[in-house]
Amino acid sequence: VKSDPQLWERLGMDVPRFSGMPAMLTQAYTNIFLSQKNRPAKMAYFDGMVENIHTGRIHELMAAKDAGKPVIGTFCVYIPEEVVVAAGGVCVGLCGGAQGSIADAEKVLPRNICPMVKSAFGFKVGKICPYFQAVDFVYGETTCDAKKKTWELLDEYVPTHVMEIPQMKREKDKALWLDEVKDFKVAVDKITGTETGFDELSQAIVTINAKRKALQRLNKLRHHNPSPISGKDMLLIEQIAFYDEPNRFVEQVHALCDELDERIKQGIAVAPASTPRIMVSGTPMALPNWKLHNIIETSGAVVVNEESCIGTRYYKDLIDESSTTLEQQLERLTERYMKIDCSCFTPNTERIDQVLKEYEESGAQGIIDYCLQFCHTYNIEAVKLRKACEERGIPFMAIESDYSPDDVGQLKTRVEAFIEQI
Ligand code: BJ8
Repeated sequence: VKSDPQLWERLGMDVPRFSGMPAMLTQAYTNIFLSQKNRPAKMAYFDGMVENIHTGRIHELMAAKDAGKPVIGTFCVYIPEEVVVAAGGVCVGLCGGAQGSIADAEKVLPRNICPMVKSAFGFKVGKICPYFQAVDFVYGETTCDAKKKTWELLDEYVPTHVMEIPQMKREKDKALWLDEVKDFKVAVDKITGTETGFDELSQAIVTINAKRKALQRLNKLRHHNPSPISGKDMLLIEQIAFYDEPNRFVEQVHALCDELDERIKQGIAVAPASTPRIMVSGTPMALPNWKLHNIIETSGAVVVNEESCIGTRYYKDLIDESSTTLEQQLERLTERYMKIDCSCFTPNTERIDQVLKEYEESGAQGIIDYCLQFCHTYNIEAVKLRKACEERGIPFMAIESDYSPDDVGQLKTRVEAFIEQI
């Protein structure tokens, strides 16, 4: 992972402290990813994205900023990135998945909240994330209590707008949400000083639909048994989807898909067909959270699906491209976003159906439901999910964890026992 202290200086980062980060990431990446056997050759591009995560991609963000384009940070797949892309800007997912920034956050925030919220907040407070430093503003949302209350504090460090996400999906909720989407567009357009219109939004919708379609294609291919790609590599690509340039990303995902097509034809796989196949569901795994996938795949199984926001929830739905007016585009965009089945909604039965559907499609043999510590909505929804799985004889295990390495041994024991039983 490359370094660029000059660039980091320009971003107002804590350079002495951050300087150790690339080496740490290199080591983790080498152990977890580069040590895998028989990886597809086209993973080289995604390895490069990690190598340049704190340098090359940041230069691109700065170039966009210098050209007066908006660079917006988000924390949730409910924030419509099409609006940012329409304005010629860059939308980056900022969710934190690292243990290293938690201590910074705990100087301000209470300890007993979700590690993802703490990690992200800590990155900003500690000035140890170039993405956080580069954004014009952050767009938060009112999905869960931990996030919505943290935005009030985050606003003291970086301008933070908040989108009100309703918690139900009735007609009146949709109307509220559409209004919020319009407000978001106004905030983004303010940076460029011009109002994006129908044509720009059309193009942006096509671009982001293409990204989602490419990921759908990839996910379908990885469902093949034996798996042509590891779950860890798939998760990595799903994470990179949140910060890469969309057109380039699409091209590279398709190139990888072509290779996987070929591998499937030739019977080349990352593990034999008899390898136990696990589907993961639940809370998102933000970069560089590879903990559970690494545990599962070093315990003799392969992960074949992520029902997660860094996973299928991000790409399962597309926006209808046939709108003829800007108003209609915004409505259809809102409709697409309302299909996301996050546990912060009530009721949320469509998510249970979706999990079961993905279980069938992926050819998984068991589900491990992953819940970040203190995430009440996913934790409680796991009760229903377990019941639905039990009724259908689907092996199911719920795991609650954070980013610390302390519970790895214990989790590994549980995961191994689960794999043995399927
Ligand atoms: S649409 S899953 S990205 S809110 S931060 S809710 S883990 S306690 S991330 Fe999410 Fe949007 Fe929903 Fe997806 Fe729980 Fe943690 Fe809250 Fe979290």
